[in-house]
Amino acid sequence: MLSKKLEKALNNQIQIEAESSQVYLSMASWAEVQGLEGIATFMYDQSDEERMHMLKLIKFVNERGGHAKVSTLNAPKFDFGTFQKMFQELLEHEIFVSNSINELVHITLQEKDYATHNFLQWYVAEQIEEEALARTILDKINLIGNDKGGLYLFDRDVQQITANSAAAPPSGA
Ligand code: OFO
Repeated sequence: MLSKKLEKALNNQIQIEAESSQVYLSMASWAEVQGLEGIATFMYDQSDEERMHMLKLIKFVNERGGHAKVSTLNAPKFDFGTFQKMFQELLEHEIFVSNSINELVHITLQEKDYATHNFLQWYVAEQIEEEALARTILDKINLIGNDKGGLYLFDRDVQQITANSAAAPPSGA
């Protein structure tokens, strides 16, 4: 059975995952309108992943005798300026999510809830992967600078990342 404190913290994380999904959905829409097909595909995929993170939490909370809450969400930005800035925001957002997961893990230890502690390790690992991916993408962006041909290749490359992750077996979903 979840403690009230942990239930509240997990419900907060449910909202964060849902908002992450909305942020990436808005990024996907922005990229699509700019004609950046590969980037848009990548962001749609990220958005779906965040929804999956949210659902996994909802099911866990309910399974452990809590009641998962579906909350009103803050609207994401509509305009992201440049794709470089957008990917920088993606990294910053993932760092924010990692901090929030760390805080949750900390609470499980305070509450001596080792089942939830164990469950959250999947998120800890997922955050390491997502931050690393965002950093790899930013390195590529820095390499191409303002080169138009480079941007074309980058857009194709990013789409490839999505195709590869879709082909990979689900990571414990
Ligand atoms: Fe990458 O945010 Fe979910 O966990």
